[in-house]
Formats: sequence, C-alpha cells, structure tokens
Amino acid sequence: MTPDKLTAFIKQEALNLGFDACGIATAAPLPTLESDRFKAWLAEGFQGEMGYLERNLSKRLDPQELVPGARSLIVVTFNYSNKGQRPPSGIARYACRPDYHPLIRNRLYTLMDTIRAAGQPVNGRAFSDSAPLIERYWAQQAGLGWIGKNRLLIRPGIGSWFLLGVLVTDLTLVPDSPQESRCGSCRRCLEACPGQALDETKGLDARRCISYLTIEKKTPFEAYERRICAAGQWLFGCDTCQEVCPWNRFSQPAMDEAFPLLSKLVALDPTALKNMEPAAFTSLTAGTALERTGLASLQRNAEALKKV
Ligand code: B12
Ligand code: SF4
Ligand code: SF4
Repeated sequence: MTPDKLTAFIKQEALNLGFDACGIATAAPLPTLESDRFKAWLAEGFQGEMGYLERNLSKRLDPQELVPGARSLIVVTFNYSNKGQRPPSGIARYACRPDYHPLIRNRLYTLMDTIRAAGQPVNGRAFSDSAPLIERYWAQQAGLGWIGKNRLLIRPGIGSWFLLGVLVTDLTLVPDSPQESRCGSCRRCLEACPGQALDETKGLDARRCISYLTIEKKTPFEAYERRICAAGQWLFGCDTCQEVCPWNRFSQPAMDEAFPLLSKLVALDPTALKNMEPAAFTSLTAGTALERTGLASLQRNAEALKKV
C-alpha cells in the first residue's frame, strides 16, 4: 500500500476498533524547546515522589531510542465522558470504569494485527501510560488537539474526557499537522484548581495536585496536603480542571461496552472504607485503577475529605 492509502486504512481501522480519533506523528527526538521544558519541570521538583519520570530520560525524549527502527507514531484517543455530574464517591470519572491500560494496549496490538492481515509487514510496540513517552506532546503533534492550560489534551468539538494510546511503528505514514492552543484568555482551570497546582508558564506542580496526592503519593499527608484534599473533595484522582473547561460542554457519553461505568465505584461511600476488610476491597476494586493504589492509601484519602 502507498503511505497515503495505508494511513487512511489505519485511521479507519482505529475507529472500527472503538477509538474516537487517530492521528499520525513522525518519530523524531523532541525539539530542544520541549526537552528543555521537561527538564525544567523536573528541576523544579514538580514530579514529587514520581521518581520514574526522572529515569530513562533519553528514551523519553526520543521515541527512536524507546523503539529502535521507529518511523511513525499512531496516536489514538479513547473516550470516557459520562456527561453527568461528578460521581458522588469522589472517584475521578476515568477511574469509575475498568482499568484502561490493558484495554487500550490490547486494541492497539489488534490494530497492528489488522495491518499485517492486510498484507503490510509492520513491527512496533503499543503504550498507554506504560512507557517513558510524553504522550500528550505526541498527540498534539499527531493533530489530535492542543495541550490546554490545565495540561490536558483538548480536542475541538470533543473536549478532554479521553485517554491516550500510542502505537510506535516502523511504518512510513503521512503525518498530521500539530494544532495551536485555543485556550485564548480563559483561565478557568487555573482559578478553579483546589491546590493552585497549575501555573501558565511552569506547568503543573504535581505536589499540589489532588490527582497526584490521592493516587501516586504513598506516604502520609502533611497538613497542607490534607487541606488541599479537603478543599477539592476527591477520594481518588481529580476532575476539577476539566469540569470547568468550556470545551467539555461538547463531549459525548462513552458507549464502549468493554468500558462501562461501574456503579459500585460511582456510588461508593468513602466512609465505608474505614473498616473495610482487605478481601472486600479486592473484590470491589479488582480490574480497576484503584487496585494498585491500595486500601491503606484510600483510607488516608477518605480521612482527608473531612473539613478541618
Ligand atoms: C505523570 C502523569 C500524571 C501526574 C502529573 C501530571 C502532569 N500534568 O504532568 C499526575 C499524577 C498529577 C497526573 C494527573 C492526571 N492525569 Co496523568 N499522566 C501522567 C503521565 C504518566 C506523564 C505526564 C508527563 O510526562 N508529565 C511531565 C510534564 C512536564 O509534562 P507537560 O506538562 O505536559 O509538559 C510537556 C509538554 O506538554 C510540553 N509543553 C507544551 N506546551 C507547554 C507549555 C508549558 C507552559 C509547559 C510547562 C510545557 C509545555 O513540554 C513538556 C515536554 O514535552 C501521562 C502519560 C504519559 N506517559 O504521557 C499521564 C496522562 C497525561 N494523564 C492523564 C490523565 C487523564 C490524568 C488526570 C485527568 C487523571 C485524574 N482524573 O485524576 C489528571 C489530570 C492532571 C492534569 N491537570 O494534568 C492522561 C491525559 C489525557 C488527556 N486528555 O490529555 C495521560 C496522557 C494518560 C493517558 N494515557 O491517557 N498525571
Ligand atoms: S487535577 Fe485537580 S488538583 Fe490537579 S491540577 Fe487539575 S484541578 Fe488542580
Ligand atoms: S479551562 Fe480555559 S484555560 Fe483551562 S484548559 Fe480549558 S479553555 Fe484552556
């Protein structure tokens, strides 16, 4: 197949597999501006305890080091909008569904099988939040949207309620063009953030972000961290900077049968975690993003919801 026919075929097959959009970027090292931004972010200490972001830096800054022989990145979006109110449990919307990581990766491997079955040899690796790869940067390069002041990828006419997946391949494909920011003078996310974690020039200070505090931080909360969590009222993750974003008015509910809203998580009463047995927690969270964070951290989070 010619590169333009192959590109059109791949984009159509990605939609057939249940992805909502698909774009192409050419594999190349990050430009100096971007790699300097990433290094400056680390130098500020904004990564907190997420030491993994400091490792494999040369791979993170160059997908050809991550996947030798890489030529094109196929980037997909996967919708998780529920169009509705904040889940009463305080669990972020994406986490009220099954764990997305294996689901997106497996579908990307199916996409690669489909390309092979059409007679086109291909090698590659699929990722979703699972490798040193700056996914939002590549999604922007692949023409899928812009990185908003809330640091999320926003797609015109869709918003930001979606997850990203990337298939790094040795195929020669026709790349898309990056999009310019359309945030304009809006500052709603910066103003609404309960931890004042967002800065227009420096980016997001994860140490003040409820998503980091409730999901990634393993140690007990300091007093200021508890105050931030009490202000936001999130048990796991945080959606505030997306709830206020005007572009999310356009989102459509996710309909994929393999990614349903789990009512047991939407309606969970955080106070029920206090005396929960480990076996009950396992059966509640098996196959979801909450499983990895564990009962002890969630009990800490629930405790921090109490206003002081
Ligand atoms: C670490 C991480 C986190 C950390 C840190 C977040 C952050 N903003 O960096 C924490 C735990 C806080 C987090 C939270 C969330 N995350 Co997260 N996270 C990641 C992860 C693993 C790496 C992100 C990263 O590299 N950060 C480093 C900083 C430096 O990146 P950056 O600010 O984007 O800057 C880079 C570029 O954007 C660029 N840049 C371009 N223009 C500009 C302008 C400025 C001013 C700056 C500073 C930089 C910059 O420069 C930098 C280098 O290229 C990615 C998956 C992946 N492998 O990419 C998911 C990912 C970004 N997360 C995701 C999600 C869904 C979330 C949450 C919404 C979950 C929730 N509901 O709680 C929140 C949202 C928080 C937020 N407002 O960003 C999705 C985002 C999907 C989307 N639509 O954009 C991703 C892509 C996972 C996935 N596969 O879907 N996350
Ligand atoms: S996820 Fe919540 S705490 Fe983190 S930047 Fe967005 S609004 Fe702030
Ligand atoms: S709330 Fe406003 S500034 Fe923030 S990401 Fe959305 S459009 Fe951009």
